[in-house]
Amino acid sequence: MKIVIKVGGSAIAPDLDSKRFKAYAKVIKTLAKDHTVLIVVGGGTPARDYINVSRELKANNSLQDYIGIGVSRLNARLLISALEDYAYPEPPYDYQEAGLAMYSGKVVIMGGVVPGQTTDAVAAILAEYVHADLLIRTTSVDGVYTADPKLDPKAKKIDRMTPQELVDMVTKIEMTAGANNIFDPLGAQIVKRSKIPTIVVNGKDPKNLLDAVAGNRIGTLIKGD
Ligand code: U5P
Repeated sequence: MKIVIKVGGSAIAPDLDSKRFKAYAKVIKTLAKDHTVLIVVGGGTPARDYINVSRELKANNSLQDYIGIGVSRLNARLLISALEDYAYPEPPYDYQEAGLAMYSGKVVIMGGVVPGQTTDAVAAILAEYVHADLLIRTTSVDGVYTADPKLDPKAKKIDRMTPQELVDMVTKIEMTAGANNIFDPLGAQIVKRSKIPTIVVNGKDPKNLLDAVAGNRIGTLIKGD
């Protein structure tokens, strides 16, 4: 299979610790034995820290976004470091470059691309561009919930939903630099139009990626019309 994985900042960089990058690298190496794997890494807490300081310094939203993109690319380089020779050595700047890098046979790892979106959208567009069979998005909880489970004790995990239901859920989201959401609204639209099956899993344990790829019931499956 061809798989695009968005490794969220909350999973790999809630703070900077080489152990988490190593743990992800181990799982990615396992997946890369049988599959073509492309990874998009989020900004995590370091990106939020930089964005907050730039906001205090009165940077506009696009400039804040560029700062977030820069940090996500740094996180991508840390994962490239952990994967050593398994990884394509440079994070591509855009989808076309990533698509070409894929033919190296190495795991392609990138960060953000342009202002006005998050790495969710990057992962969804990359998945569409390279004709991926599966998109996986990690998050800090066990999948998509009816409400934010960290705030609402009645929130229920959704096992399966359609892309339209995802779009309906996220369209009200306001786009600000560093925002943390279920799914970036643009990313959700791309998931819908590309019809690529998408699984949202908890990224705290990278082994959840293996379950998702193996087709075991885990997280939230977004599929169908
Ligand atoms: N970002 C962009 N464009 C991208 C990817 C990321 O502007 O293509 C910025 C956003 O401000 C985002 C931040 O909130 O970098 C960190 O990315 P993420 O961890 O939210 O995906």
